Parts: sequence; C-alpha cells; structure tokens
Amino acid sequence: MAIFKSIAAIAACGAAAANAAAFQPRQYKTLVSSPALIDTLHIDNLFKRAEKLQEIAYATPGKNRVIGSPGHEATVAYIQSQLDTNYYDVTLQGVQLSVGINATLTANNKAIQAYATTLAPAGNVTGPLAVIPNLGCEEADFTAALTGKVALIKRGTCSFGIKVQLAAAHGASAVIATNNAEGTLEGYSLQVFPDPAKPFVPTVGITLGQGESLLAQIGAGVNITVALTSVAKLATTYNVIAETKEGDHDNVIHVSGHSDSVTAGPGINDNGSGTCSLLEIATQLTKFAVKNAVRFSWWTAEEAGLLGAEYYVKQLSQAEKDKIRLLLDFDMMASPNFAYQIYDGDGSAFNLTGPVGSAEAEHEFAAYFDSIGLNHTEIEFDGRSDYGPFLEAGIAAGGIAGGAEGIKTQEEFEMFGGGAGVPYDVNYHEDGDTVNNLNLEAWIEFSKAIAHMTAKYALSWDSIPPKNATAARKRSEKYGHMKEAFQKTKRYQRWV
Ligand SMILES: *[C@@H]1O[C@H](CO)[C@@H](O)[C@H](O)[C@H]1NC(C)=O
Ligand SMILES: *[C@@H]1O[C@H](CO)[C@@H](O)[C@H](O)[C@H]1NC(C)=O
Ligand SMILES: *[C@@H]1O[C@H](CO)[C@@H](O)[C@H](O)[C@H]1NC(C)=O
Ligand SMILES: *[C@@H]1O[C@H](CO)[C@@H](O)[C@H](O)[C@H]1NC(C)=O
Ligand SMILES: *[C@@H]1O[C@H](CO)[C@@H](O)[C@H](O)[C@H]1NC(C)=O
Ligand SMILES: *[C@@H]1O[C@H](CO)[C@@H](O)[C@H](O)[C@H]1NC(C)=O
Ligand SMILES: CC(=O)N[C@H]1CO[C@H](CO)[C@@H](O)[C@@H]1O
Repeated sequence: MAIFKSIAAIAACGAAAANAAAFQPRQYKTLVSSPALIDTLHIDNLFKRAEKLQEIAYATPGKNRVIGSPGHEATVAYIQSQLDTNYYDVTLQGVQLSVGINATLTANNKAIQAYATTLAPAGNVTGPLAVIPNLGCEEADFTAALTGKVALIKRGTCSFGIKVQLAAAHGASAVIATNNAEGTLEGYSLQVFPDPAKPFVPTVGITLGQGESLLAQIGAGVNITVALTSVAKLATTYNVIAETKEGDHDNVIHVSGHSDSVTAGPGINDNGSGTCSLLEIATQLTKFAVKNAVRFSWWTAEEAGLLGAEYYVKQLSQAEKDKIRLLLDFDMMASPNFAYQIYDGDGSAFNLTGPVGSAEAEHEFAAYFDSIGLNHTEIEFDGRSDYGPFLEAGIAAGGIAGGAEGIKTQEEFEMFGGGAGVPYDVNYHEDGDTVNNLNLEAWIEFSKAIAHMTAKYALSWDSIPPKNATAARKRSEKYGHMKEAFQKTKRYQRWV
C-alpha cells in the first residue's frame, strides 16, 4: 500500500548544497518563542501562497486539486519544494488508491449521467436493478439474494464503503449510489480502505432526481436492466511529513492540515488556507532553535474520507504513537463569514471529550485568544477532519477553524460580526472557494494562533499532562462509544 521515499536522497544539487553548508560556521539560532514566531507572519506572504495553490489548480483541466489529479500532484511537489532539508527531515509517504475516472450508465438502454466512485474497482457490468431498502448500512437491509444484480443504494448514515461491502457480500455485481442532496456525486469516495476480506464491486454515483426516477419506475412495476462501465486508475498519492532535525523526538508536537481539495473547485479556504498557514510557519520556524521536535504533516485524501491521516496513524507502532504528545489540525482558516472556533477538547460544550491533553490544548487556544482580546467559541470535537484517526488512537488533539457550511447564529454575529443566518463559508465545496473569497483578517489571526501553539510546545510540555497508556486506552474506548452516538446525528449524515 505504501511507498516511502526520502527526498534528502534524490537530487545531486541537494547533496552539493549540503556539503557547502558543512563548511559554514555553525549558526547558533535563538530559541523559539511565541511572540518571535508570531512576528514573522504577514498576510501578504500567506496570500502569495494561496495564489500559488490557485494557480496550480487553474493550470489543470479539472481546475481543482483533488487526489489523483495533476493539481494535487503539483500541490505536493510545491509543499516539498518549500521545505528546507537542512532544517527538516522530509518524508513522502505514499498511499495507493483506486481513483474513479469516468463512467457510463444506461437503464433499459436509456443513458444516465454517472460518475465513477473513488476506491471502487473498475468494471463493466450488466444486470437487473435491485432496490436496497432503508440506507443499506445494516445486514438486515439485505434480505433478497443479489447474485448477478446491480444494487441501488441511497447515500447517508454510514460510509458508502460499508454499503458496497454488504451488497458485494450478498452477491451484487455492482452498485449505483444515489445522492441524498442536490448535486452530482463527481469525486465521491467510498471513504474507507478496501479490506481484502470484504471486497468492493464497481460503483457509480447518480443524482437524487435520477435515483428517484428509477425508484418510481420500479415502484410502477417496470423491470429495469442497467449496464454500467466504470473506469478507475491506481494512483499513489502522498502525505508530506517534515520533522525538525533538532529537538526531543520522543516528545513531538505534530501540526497538520490537508493538501487536497474537492472536485468542485480549487479549494483555497478548504483547506488550502490550512496548507499555506502551515507552510509559512514551517518556513519561518527554520530561523529558530527548538527543544521539542516539531513535525508538520500535509495529509492527502482528506476529502475522500480522511484516508491519508488514517493510513499514517494505522502504520505507526504504539511506541511511535506515544511519542506524539499533541496533534493540532487546521482547516478552513479563512472562512469569509468566520467565527474563531476551537475544538471542544474538554467536552464542556458538546459532551465529546478528547484524550488526556486535548482539554489543555483547548484551554491554551482560549487563553491565547483572550490575551489578544478576540472572542472565541467552541465546535464539536467530532472527528470530521484529519484529527479523527488520532483521537481514535488515544492521541491528544486540538485545533481551530473558521467554519464550513454551518450557519452563523445571532449570538455569533454579535461576537464576530459578518452576517447572521448565513453560512460561515458560502463557497464551501464549491467552485467559488478561491483567493477572492478569503477572509484575510481571520486568516492572519488563525495563523498567529497556530504559531503560538507551535512555539509553546516546541519549548515545553509542562502544561500538558504526561502520557499514560492505560488512561489513553480507556479514553480511546470511550471515544469509540461517543463516535457511534455522533454517527446518528444529522450533521454526520450530511457528511458521509
Ligand atoms: C474514460 O477515461 C478514459 C481514460 O482517460 C478515456 O480513454 C475514455 O474515453 C473515457 N470514457 C468516457 C466514456 O468518457
Ligand atoms: C470494460 O470494457 C472496456 C471496453 O469494452 C475494456 O477496455 C475494459 O478493459 C473493460 N474493463 C474492465 C475492468 O473489464
Ligand atoms: C419482471 O421480472 C420478473 C422476474 O424476472 C417477472 O416475473 C415479471 O413478469 C417481470 N415483469 C415485467 C413487467 O416484465
Ligand atoms: C454525555 O455523554 C455520556 C455518554 O458518553 C452520557 O452518559 C451523558 O448522559 C451525556 N451528558 C449529557 C449532559 O448529555
Ligand atoms: C465580543 O463579543 C461581544 C458580544 O458578546 C461584543 O460586544 C464585543 O464587541 C466582541 N469583541 C470583539 C473584539 O469583537
Ligand atoms: C494512568 O491512568 C490510570 C487510569 O486512569 C491510573 O490508574 C494510573 O495510576 C495512571 N498511571 C500513572 C503512571 O499516572
Ligand atoms: C471535507 C472537508 O470539508 N474538509 C475539511 C476542511 O476543514 C473543515 C474545518 O476543519 C473540516 O470540517 C472539513 O472536514
């Protein structure tokens, strides 16, 4: 599944530069501090990076940075090119995925526009259409034998991977996914890695309206035969990981964001803003010495189901997991109608508590915003972004965000300005998510907050309780139960 390559080893000119550096007198750097690192951040530098990402997206046929696309490959190369290999050990961790390219579908010889679903295999299938009752998340939804048939399943409640595995186990030769909201399922993913014991079958996605039309025909007693082709390509997509050469590698502060966008647009707030904030901080940090190692990661395939981060956490040994004292994750740093939202690590607002250390991280963010006189609010610590797999592994986590498709309340309007009753980001997952729609005021404040946290923990872990494997495991089990409860909420169902 994975291909590791260390970029330190590749270029001859890289080696020459390293030799030249060896002849220089050793540079003694000032120890990092929160005010000094914050001082290095300027909005025009962040904005230039956002423009670069947009340029990368617009130079490609799809005008996006979705995994498996030239736009995402160029994003990864850009991140890599910006990291100083005298200061960081940089690793590209490859994750292999089957990416959907295109599809054709006919029902009783009438063509329907369909999209190949990422992670599902390619194939050409013909067979009678069978409607799966409910949402196809439970064994009980699969009563009739599906041998030789194509299953029609609605989106919602559980990841599509679970539905497709169940359909395949009951003999279905392919699946048609119908959307549960407006829009196409272009770029949609099964959201879970294939399991050799529970294989997937070819899957294509259609709109809500197209699905309803098929259901109406079947309801009227018409037998439908469908023919579908689905084209996929095996793509290796990369997590970029950079860790300071200096510092205590047994007590790491891990700071992350994701590098991919959705299919609909260049993804500049979601989550190019996080990508750029981290890149700028990683660049500025090289001016300083650190006591604790700082690890930056840019995850791949977040939009396809947090796959890059999940893969990363899965392949870590327990000993390696124990070395991560805190994971901080950043997305949506420049939402036009922002609120300064902090993940509810102590469970005080949403009753979902993170592993030991998560509460302290939340309090530190709050103290930072208080210190500069900015209001802040809390958001559910629900695992909806790349910190999710870390929580499940019992690793303390935290983060901040400006908001996605949620609606700003009157109370938040009084705290942050902007517009009440309007989404935090009207362009969330749309083609309007461009450099023109960033809130620069929020972006620089968020970036400074990231710099504060990075510097604080690069200096000392005194304010975070020591790791306790027993306690971590207990928390992790508890998180598992909380997650089940969360998965029944409306918020989750709009996401899967
Ligand atoms: C699907 O993609 C492949 C590879 O890019 C291309 O050769 C083929 O023509 C496409 N088929 C359709 C139906 O668009
Ligand atoms: C589907 O059919 C096309 C053309 O008939 C063929 O090129 C392709 O290899 C087939 N795909 C699979 C997965 O069998
Ligand atoms: C639909 O198919 C079933 C079983 O194959 C068959 O019994 C039935 O007569 C068909 N109905 C129509 C309207 O063709
Ligand atoms: C918080 O969640 C726990 C389960 O994790 C539940 O037992 C408890 O009743 C919840 N408390 C509130 C105030 O909702
Ligand atoms: C913070 O929120 C209060 C309302 O709760 C508001 O009066 C105040 O102006 C806000 N402060 C800032 C800096 O926006
Ligand atoms: C670790 O946590 C467990 C359970 O909360 C507790 O019983 C134990 O004393 C703790 N161990 C240390 C070394 O703090
Ligand atoms: C899928 C998606 O929208 N990506 C993430 C971008 O950032 C927000 C805020 O953290 C996350 O909620 C999203 O999951």
